[in-house]
Amino acid sequence: MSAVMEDAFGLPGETGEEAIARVAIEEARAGRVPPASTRDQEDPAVRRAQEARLIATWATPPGWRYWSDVNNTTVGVWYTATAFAFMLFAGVLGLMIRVQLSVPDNDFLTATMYNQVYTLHGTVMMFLFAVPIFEAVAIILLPQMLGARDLPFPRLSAFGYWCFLIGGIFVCGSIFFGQAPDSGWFMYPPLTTQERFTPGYGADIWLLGLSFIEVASIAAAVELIVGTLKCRPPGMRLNLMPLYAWYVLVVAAMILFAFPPLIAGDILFEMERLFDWPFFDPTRGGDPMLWQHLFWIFGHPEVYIIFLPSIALLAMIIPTFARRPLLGYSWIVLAAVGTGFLSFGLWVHHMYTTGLPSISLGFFSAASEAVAIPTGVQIFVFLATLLTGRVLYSVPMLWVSGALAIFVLGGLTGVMVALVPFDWQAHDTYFIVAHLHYVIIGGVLFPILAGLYYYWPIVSSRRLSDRAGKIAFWLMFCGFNIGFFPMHYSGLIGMPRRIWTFPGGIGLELPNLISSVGAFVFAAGFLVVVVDVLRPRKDPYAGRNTWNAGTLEWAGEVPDQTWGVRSVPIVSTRYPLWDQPNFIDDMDKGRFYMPDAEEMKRETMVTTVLDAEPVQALRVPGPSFVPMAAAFFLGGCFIAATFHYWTLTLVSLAVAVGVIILWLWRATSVIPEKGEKDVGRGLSLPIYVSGPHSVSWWAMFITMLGDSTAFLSLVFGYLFYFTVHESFPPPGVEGPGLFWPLASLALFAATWALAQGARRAMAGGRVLTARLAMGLGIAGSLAAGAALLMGPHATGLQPTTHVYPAIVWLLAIWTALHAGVGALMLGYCLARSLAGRLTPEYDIDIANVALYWHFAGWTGLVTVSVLILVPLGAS
Ligand SMILES: [Cu+2]
Repeated sequence: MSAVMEDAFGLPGETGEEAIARVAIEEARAGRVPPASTRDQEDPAVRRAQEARLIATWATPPGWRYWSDVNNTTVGVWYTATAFAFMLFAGVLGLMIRVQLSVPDNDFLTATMYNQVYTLHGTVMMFLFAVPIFEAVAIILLPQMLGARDLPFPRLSAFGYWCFLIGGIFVCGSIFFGQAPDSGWFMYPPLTTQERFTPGYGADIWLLGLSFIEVASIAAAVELIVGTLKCRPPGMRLNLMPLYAWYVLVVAAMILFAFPPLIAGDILFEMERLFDWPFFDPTRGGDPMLWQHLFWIFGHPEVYIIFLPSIALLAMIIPTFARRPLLGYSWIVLAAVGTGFLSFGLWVHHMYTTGLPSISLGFFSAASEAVAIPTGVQIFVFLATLLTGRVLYSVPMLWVSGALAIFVLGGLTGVMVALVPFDWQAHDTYFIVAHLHYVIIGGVLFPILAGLYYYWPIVSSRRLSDRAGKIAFWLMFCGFNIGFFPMHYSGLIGMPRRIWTFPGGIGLELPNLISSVGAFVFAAGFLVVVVDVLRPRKDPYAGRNTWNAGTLEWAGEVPDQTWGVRSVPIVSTRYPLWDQPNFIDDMDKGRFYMPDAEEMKRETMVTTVLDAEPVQALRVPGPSFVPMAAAFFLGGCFIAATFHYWTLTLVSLAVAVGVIILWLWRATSVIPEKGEKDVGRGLSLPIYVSGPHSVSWWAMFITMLGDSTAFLSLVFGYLFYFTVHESFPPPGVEGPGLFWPLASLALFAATWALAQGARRAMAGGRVLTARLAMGLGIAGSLAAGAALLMGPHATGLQPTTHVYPAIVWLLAIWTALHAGVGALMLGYCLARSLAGRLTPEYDIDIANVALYWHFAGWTGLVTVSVLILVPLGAS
């Protein structure tokens, strides 16, 4: 466009660029933008108008409304920064531990304070840093690696972030009131369940605060799985995905199956603490071992949940600096999937000293050794890639080599402690402390710092300082080994974990003092990183793709644009920036798909799961305070429950549910103004898709898999009690009877059929029949839930007397709640249909609710079967 034309359009005081943007947006508002395929993409004026519309559509809100942003680049950065802030806090707690243990008989901390400090150190590092940092980094990187404009549910990411922030502050803040949890990060009962051992709110803060954060983790996991499966660019078949995306898929799936057992455990635990239901009290039939099983079924996979995403960063960094594709792509995918599977079969190695039969010890010991194989494969693949490449030495590579060295040492002691007789000696000593820090610092922190130095240019368009990076690395590498290596020795000569202080004269002074000095050197190194990240910078931007990498996340403009990608690319190799000619230029000039935002709506492309064939131009919602409000009230509900403010709990919960319904009502399954949209290159895609092609169907499916895992963990608890008791139910105690459970089962089946019928009738255009089925379904599900609760009520089961009535009540309540939620969902569909937002053509809502009812119906079936069959079998 010539200067003369720009002047002709310009208003007084407006620059040429501003005039183009204004005109481009006016065109869009008036609906006068021609379809993408009909425009001449080589015309710079066309491109500038497209860019103006994309910028306006994806703009970050200004001023205080900045905090309503939901775009993955913004939320991901908040998430990462917050996780690092919690990590610094936990790091200071770690230093306090080392000060206290630097000399014998020290009184820097009181015993009570020391217990709070080490519990919070472990808890915060695990739950507020190691897991969230994976989600945070993945939220930033994944869409860019997949050439997507955003993840499919940006508001869900924002909701997850606010839950994480609120829950994290709640848990960390407790120590300033002397109310922090103080029984170790695994909270073993009965120490933690009985008021006489653990007075105060510490254990409740741990349980409720972390349960709330687990909700955030699962929300992020759902988002990341659907993003990886459905938002890849056209042509990126599963076997062309960047390895990072494979790891995201594996780890998010692990979160989905590992966190629910902990949530189930948390529920049992809180019911005992709040209402005296005796799940872990042996005098009333409970068993503390159940908590250990549930905790470690979560806790061992947790190790891999935090380790694999960091390995994933290495899998992205190493090819760039070896200047060749990673060797053995399919080997590493198999190894990652294999590690994921195996990690669920190892939990008992945390329980070798609890007196389990030696046959199970043998099995779990063998499985624990076996996991070294897939882990080793990944390390060897990295080494082989480096050996066969032309390695460029750089600061990220320095961190990578430090990570591999430290991690291998931790792995070796892991192979030692997986052996039962050795573990009996080392259990609960500083040898384990040394082992776990070698694994976690080498396998998580160093790779994350490698990633920080490598990916910083994507976030800030500049590189971090090489000199500061090297200083930080050597301080941290040496400080770490000085600090943690002597712990192997102090552990072997008998220094126990979690003790407040130790006496002099038994040879522990020197190793402890060295450890404390090392810890401070290590912390000094981390401080250098923090200063380098935070200091203001005036140096020029780094060039685009500054490390000359081959993967899509480096295709972004410098400085970064909020639109994500200028156009959604077509991918045919694993390293498109290396292998596909003219790739970045084609992306920049909008020659691929979706070069425009013709309607000024945020859009990203949805493709099929296996072959990434385009199926939808998905509209994603923009900035909103609703996710923040939902997190705030849901958090309020958990916090109020901690302090037994029951009215406030219920009010908070009701408001949270209201806000979430408002959120869904206004921003999901919105009926578009037209059925299809031209996305360029002669391709037209539907804007609205329901059923298994849609992202929300997948989100429901995946959420319900996690929900079912929590439910099965409760059933596992029931069967666990069944196996440890000679007679279960105990003699003289009646079960919930037959009539009410069977009546409930019939009602569950009827409601399931009504929900499926409603979906079919709606799809077939029989709107009245569908509405009738929904209405009957509401009544049916409420009745199903009530009938289920009537069972134990009618036979007078008292949950505080014995674990049998307690677990029966819990299963009944869990299932009745699912019926209640199902009723709410059917009511929502009915209201949407009446409001004209759910029609035979636009039927996402009822399609997803019908899917929900498959799971709810199945939950009812399993609950009723367990409740009536076990007593029958016992009698
Ligand atoms: Cu383990």
